[in-house]
Amino acid sequence: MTEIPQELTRFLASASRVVALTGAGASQESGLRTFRDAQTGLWAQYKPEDLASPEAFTRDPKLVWDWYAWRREAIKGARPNPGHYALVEIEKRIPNFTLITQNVDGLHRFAGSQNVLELHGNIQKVRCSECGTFTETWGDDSESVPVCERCGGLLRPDVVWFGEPLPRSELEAAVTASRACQVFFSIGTSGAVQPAAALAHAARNNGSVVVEINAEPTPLTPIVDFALHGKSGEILPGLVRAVWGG
Ligand code: BV8
Ligand code: ZN
Repeated sequence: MTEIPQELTRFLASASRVVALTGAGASQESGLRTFRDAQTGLWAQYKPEDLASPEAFTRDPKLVWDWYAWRREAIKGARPNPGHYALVEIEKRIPNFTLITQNVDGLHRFAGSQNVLELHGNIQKVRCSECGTFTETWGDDSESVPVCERCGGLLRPDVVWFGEPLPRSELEAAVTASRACQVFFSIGTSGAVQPAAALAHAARNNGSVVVEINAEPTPLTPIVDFALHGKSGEILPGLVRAVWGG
């Protein structure tokens, strides 16, 4: 079991402004593959970056639509893990807590987190690639990509693809919170994707204590104040117990 340093425990007990940034590793113990894990089965031949882009969708909309349909199915069976619930507990204990996630699986809100910034969108939401209209239902014709009822445009997942801008209000709120926090957690992320990966540096440059909770070292490890390497579903509950008991 990963030891929580006394110094970190003491600091958290009196902190009022805390930020947590999560990546795919935070959902790994919920049974969802991370981006670094090799894709499986039909999708083993593709790299996520080659599917999660407007170019891929233009080139082969059906392939991209089917990849997201496959991932939505995988998420349907997923449940939050103890790491998600520990973050709900931390939100209750810290006056000003902001949860920023790169994940599109919706598991933080499912677990009960309130103040969540979904930087890369949500795979459960579907919108028209032409007029932007959101829809809750779509035809399940397995031969073609469903189209918008309003304009006939192809439907697409409401996620941010590589090369697409992040939602402005979520990104601005994430930068503001990262610059103002006393403690910044980087949880279950390889820190490979921008601009999310820059948030930890923004926090550090403003004097925040930076804590990495990750299964393995990352490019961020050399500059964090505390590197807790292990499973977030084990470390986060341990941290809640160490700081707030229970
Ligand atoms: C933008 C949604 C500008 C979709 C995602 C060069 C060429 C082209 C582009 C770029 C370039 N250099 C930089 C860029 C920009 C690009 C980028 O960063 N590319 C990377 C690949 C270099 N970024 C963008 O394109 C962004 N947009 O810059 O727009 C712009 C501005 C104005 C106008 C137009 C354009 C958009 C980026 C968002 C892409 N969308 N997701 C989908 O999900 O399908 S990114 C996706 O990948 C995830 O959301 C996440 O962000 C990323 C995966 O990273 P992680 O979450 O960290 O997951 P990973 O598998 O990498 O790591 C998991 C970690 O967990 C591991 O370290 C592992 O050890 C650990 N772990 C595993 N199990 C556990 C664990 N830890 C703890 N406990 C466990 N149990
Ligand atoms: Zn439309």
